[in-house]
Amino acid sequence: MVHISRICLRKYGNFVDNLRLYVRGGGGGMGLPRLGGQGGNGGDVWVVAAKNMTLKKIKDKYPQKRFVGGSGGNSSVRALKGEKGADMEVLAPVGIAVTTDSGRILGDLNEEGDRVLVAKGGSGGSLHSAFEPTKGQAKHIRLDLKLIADLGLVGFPNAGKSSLLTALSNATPQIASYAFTTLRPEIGKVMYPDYKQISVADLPGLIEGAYMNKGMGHKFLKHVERTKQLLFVVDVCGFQLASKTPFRSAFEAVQLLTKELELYKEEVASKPALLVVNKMDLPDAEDKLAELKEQLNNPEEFSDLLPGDMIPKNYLTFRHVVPVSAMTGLGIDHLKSCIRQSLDEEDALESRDVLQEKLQALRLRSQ
Ligand SMILES: Nc1nc2c(ncn2[C@@H]2O[C@H](COP(=O)(O)OP(=O)(O)OP(=O)(O)O)[C@@H](O)[C@H]2O)c(=O)[nH]1
Ligand SMILES: [Mg+2]
Repeated sequence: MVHISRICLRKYGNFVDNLRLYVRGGGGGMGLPRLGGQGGNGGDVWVVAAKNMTLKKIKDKYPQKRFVGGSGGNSSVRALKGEKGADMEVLAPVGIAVTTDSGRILGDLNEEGDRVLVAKGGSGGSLHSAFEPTKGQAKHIRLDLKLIADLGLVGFPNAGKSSLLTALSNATPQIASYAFTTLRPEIGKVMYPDYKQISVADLPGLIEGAYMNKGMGHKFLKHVERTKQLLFVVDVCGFQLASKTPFRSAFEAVQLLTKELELYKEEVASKPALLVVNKMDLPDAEDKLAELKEQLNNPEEFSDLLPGDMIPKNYLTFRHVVPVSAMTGLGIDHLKSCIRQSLDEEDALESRDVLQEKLQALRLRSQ
């Protein structure tokens, strides 16, 4: 049976790792000269770290990306002291640096509940200001997800992620034939002849059910969230975690990993991704690779091998599928250039978007 309803082509760039917002504090309220009454101060704008937020959620919920504090109340005969305007809180994810447009750091959100004041409300009119209120501060700010690396290695245990990092970079992570050798991220720098450097994070292996927090899943998946792109790594010959758990072919591993990411946060599964098919030095590897490629070209048909609840909503379309042997070094140079190409492409798209946003702002201003 073919699962026609499933979308095979994946749109890239759904993942948002930075966002530019316009923030303005509320204006102060008018003073009342006749009775010496003081207007209320305008509301401030804060960025506050909250659980389960993503930058994409902010973008979707507030397409205008404008946040303005409430105006201070005017002083009146009945209420000589005007009321303070309401503060505006922009809920943002943990792990964010808040900066001005020019890059000056306003603050960091490292834990839930952390807050950064980004625009102060104006002062209410009072004796000092001849009872005239002032406007609130207005500026553009940027929310930047603090990335641990450009690329994150995603795979089941023993796929050879740490071996791959060793082959690609200057890092020397621990490598062993048992599962969960890697327990925390280790970053390696991939060097290019033109001195460009790309950082790659070796991450702990995921297991089925990671999205439900199996095997410290959430802790591990959190790291995946903080990389720009994903480098899936599978063993060309497949994988079995333990004698009691089912054997998974390379194709099944790809779909199961995609599903885990999707169930954790759909946005994470929509990052640009490359697939590394490792251990090409093993016997029969070429045949297995050919089979995998055929399956990836026609995932609906071959997903019948998987239980229904393990089929991802969207099949990933990998930018590159690269066979390598982390052990012998086969294919590593080609992989390096694929990685470079993929990141360069994304940078070009991003600069185009920023340029368009700036042009749009100029047009609006000149109207
Ligand atoms: N034949 C062969 N074995 C490999 C290759 N790459 C890795 N291995 C072996 O596979 C085993 C696991 O390698 P690791 O690099 O530790 O795997 P990992 O994905 O980092 O594993 P975890 O940290 O446990 O998630 C080790 O015994 C490696 O020697 C390869 O290209 N060919
Ligand atoms: Mg490892």
